Amino acid sequence: MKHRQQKAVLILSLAILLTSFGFAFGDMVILLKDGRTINVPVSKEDIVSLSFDQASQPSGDITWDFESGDMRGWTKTGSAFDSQPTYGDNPTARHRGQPSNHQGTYWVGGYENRHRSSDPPGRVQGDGPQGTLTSKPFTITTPVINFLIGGGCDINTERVELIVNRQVVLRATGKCTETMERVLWDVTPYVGQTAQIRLIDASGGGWGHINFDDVKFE
Ligand SMILES: [Ca+2]
Repeated sequence: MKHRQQKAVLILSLAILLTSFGFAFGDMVILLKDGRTINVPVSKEDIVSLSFDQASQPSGDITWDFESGDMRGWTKTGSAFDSQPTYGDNPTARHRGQPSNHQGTYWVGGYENRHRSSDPPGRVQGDGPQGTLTSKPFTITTPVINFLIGGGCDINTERVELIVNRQVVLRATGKCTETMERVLWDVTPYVGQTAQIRLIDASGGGWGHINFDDVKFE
């Protein structure tokens, strides 16, 4: 009996405490690791189930892996990205000895000119064309952005950039091989901010192209 009374007093105290903070009695209160509490105005009696949204890819109709077969959500300047995305492992189709290591079916291959499966395998546009490719703005919601990158290795002319508040905050380049490798960016300082990803191809010389695919937000 004594225990029951103590429990009642505890619940009453908690209710008074929550009410004093502007919480309605019965609301769900989530205690976070950092000590903050989030009040959700719903009674537990009304909750049928709880789940957590795992989707972290920013929306806004931007293709992040180019599997749509088009460049939706990206704006280009110049001619470097005219025939993108690239279909299949086109470097291997021309016996380059440097497989693209792309994800899925399509990727951005700055040297390539095989946009559709019906285009001649191995066809290229070469290093000559230059230009940029910029994503629509999106909100950074995860601490890491990672992606596949290959192609040229001079960061002054061939690179991928993260732009936050109109400032370039992170850059990456390839390793002078067609084979793409995954690069991870720690974007913790920019969570909650609006960003864009931009590809730069500012060289028409040797290795004057950039390869890119499969942006993930984790
Ligand atoms: Ca892809």
